[in-house]
Amino acid sequence: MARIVGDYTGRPGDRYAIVASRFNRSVTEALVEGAVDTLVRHGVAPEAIDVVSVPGAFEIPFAARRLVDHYQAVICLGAVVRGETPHFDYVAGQTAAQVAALAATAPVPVIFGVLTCDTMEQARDRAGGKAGNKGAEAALAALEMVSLARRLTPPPEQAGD
Ligand code: INI
Repeated sequence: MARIVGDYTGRPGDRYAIVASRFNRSVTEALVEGAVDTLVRHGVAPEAIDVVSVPGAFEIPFAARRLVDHYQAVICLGAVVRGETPHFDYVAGQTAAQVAALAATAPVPVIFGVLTCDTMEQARDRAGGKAGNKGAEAALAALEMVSLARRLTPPPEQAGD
């Protein structure tokens, strides 16, 4: 049996893209800070990280789609907060669905670090508050998946092909 798993070692030559939405900006900036800090602590060069800004979470999949051919990983960060509006369900649901669809087909890992919370307090808790920083967690997932991608070799060709 072979157990294949990635590690968290960032390679200096690898480029990482972060797509971050500005809606609920105080939260998303904290997510970006957590992600960048984690990437750099694990060996990624600061100049190898680009942060692409979009208005709201709904715009994240479009930008991410443009980036997957140019970076080793794309990290999607946003904050959708329910408040009192049914708009939440559409924005959160479509953002998650579209990022997931891209992640399943993209040539590089696409990481989902979009908070979907009922209240701003819950969002702040997850952006450097008492529940940690989901931006930092997303960066760790990106590092691991980039490493894993290098270790996943294509299956051997079948005899007779
Ligand atoms: N965008 C967010 O990122 N978070 C939200 O909480 C949010 N709410 O609640 O409406 C939100 N809406 C804007 C949306 O992402 C788009 O930017 C907008 O609909 C334009 O396409």
